[in-house]
Amino acid sequence: MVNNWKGKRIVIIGAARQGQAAARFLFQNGAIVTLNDQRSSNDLRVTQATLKDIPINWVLGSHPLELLDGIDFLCLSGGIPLTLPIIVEAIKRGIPLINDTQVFMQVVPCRTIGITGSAGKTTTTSIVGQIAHNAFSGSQNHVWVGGNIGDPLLNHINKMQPDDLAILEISSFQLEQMTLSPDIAAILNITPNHLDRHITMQAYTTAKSRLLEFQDQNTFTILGRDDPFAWNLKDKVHGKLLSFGFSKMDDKSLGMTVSNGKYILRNTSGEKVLFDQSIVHLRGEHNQLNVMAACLIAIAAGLQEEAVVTGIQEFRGVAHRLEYVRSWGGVDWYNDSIATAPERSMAAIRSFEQPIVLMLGGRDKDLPWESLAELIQERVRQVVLFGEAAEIIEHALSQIPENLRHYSIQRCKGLKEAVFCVASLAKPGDVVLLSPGGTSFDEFRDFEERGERFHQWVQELS
Ligand code: UMA
Repeated sequence: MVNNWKGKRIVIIGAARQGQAAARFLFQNGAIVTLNDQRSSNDLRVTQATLKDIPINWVLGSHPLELLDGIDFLCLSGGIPLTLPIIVEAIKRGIPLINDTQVFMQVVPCRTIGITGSAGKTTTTSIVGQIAHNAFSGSQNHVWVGGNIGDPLLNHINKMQPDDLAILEISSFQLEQMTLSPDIAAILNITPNHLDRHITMQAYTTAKSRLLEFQDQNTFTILGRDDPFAWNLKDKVHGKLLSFGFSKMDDKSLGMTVSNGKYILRNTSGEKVLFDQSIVHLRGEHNQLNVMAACLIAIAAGLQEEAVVTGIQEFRGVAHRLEYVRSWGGVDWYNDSIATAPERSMAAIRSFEQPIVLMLGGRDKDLPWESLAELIQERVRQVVLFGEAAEIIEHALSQIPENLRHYSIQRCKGLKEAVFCVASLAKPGDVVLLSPGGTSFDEFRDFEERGERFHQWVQELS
């Protein structure tokens, strides 16, 4: 592991958030940096202006293999597929792969919390952030929340102090290159996701497990007990294990559960009720799991129980995650644009008791739609499909013959058309749920842009 970047030749692929953060930090620490992106100079005018104060080399428009000649490291952004010829060649030549989070972990001066999972990591990270802000209020020290959630923490490293706390959401894409683990590692769940990139569940699980692989006995590991892939990792834990879930804990285990609407903590002093469901504003069982995980992470970090309870009470949710948009025509509209896998749409559907008009679509990630199709049969009144994946989803839904379906299907071209279509179909008392199950890249820059446009079009309904 290299901590001294002086004179090191580093090519960074991807000139967006992670790439820019890495470029600035590595340049400031003496590296000779080349920033490479498939986009053209014209497309990257704003980025180049943002980085104009640091003299780095720009190679734009393609990923030429000659870039690898004589370099010490290849630094990857999360969105760069490992199948790119330049990466395949780098691996062949034995050039070490790094990323912004690995670099951050090498130099971070304070304690770190890393949170990963197929679903719920942003919500859990945000809840822990809220709790930590409460716990740190009035103190000289800071809480830093970032990573895959949007803001690479490498951007703030120069301001961090030893008694601060860094809370990072970490993706499987980042974990693939990492050889360091945080002081507190949480793997919430591992369900089929990003299989277009990782190909097998085994490879995906191996990437996730790197979060705890490099921990020692002085660390904490938090695992989702009800999730078979996450829970299977319990034998690989080096630190102190805490678990959360609805299933019973065995007698010797420490962790949390929810029973009869009470959040129950078992620690070394015994078992007690921390708080009641009535103080939690988030919907759905999956959010009960996120809340349990966040409490355990906060407690493992030594944050006071009072701050934990207040943090949970104050937390109102994250934009684009089962976010309430408005009530229009007696119908409640929800934006769950973050749901880019069928599994996540299933969690969203289970959060409602009312009849559901479900908006599904976007771009398919090679994930199975069959289980979602079964749940739709039980819980959904109307499906509106949009985007590139519409045909694939319609095919999966057609496993139930039309005359036996409890729902009907409409197909639209894009999301805007789908909003207007839904507006004409929804009946008072329904819930409209945009929980697409596919990624946004067929129509939008990312799920946030998709959620924002949805928000706007729904607000414009009159
Ligand atoms: N690019 C190439 N060649 C390619 C593909 C892309 O040059 O073959 C370039 C693009 O032109 C673009 C850049 O790479 O300029 C995009 O890189 P990126 O997608 O990594 O963009 P960032 O803004 O750096 O976003 C990343 C994370 N993205 C991914 O992991 C895909 C963001 O997570 C994260 O918030 C951000 O860093 C800050 O840490 C997003 C995400 O979807 C939200 N994450 C996945 C998830 O949560 O499921 C893992």
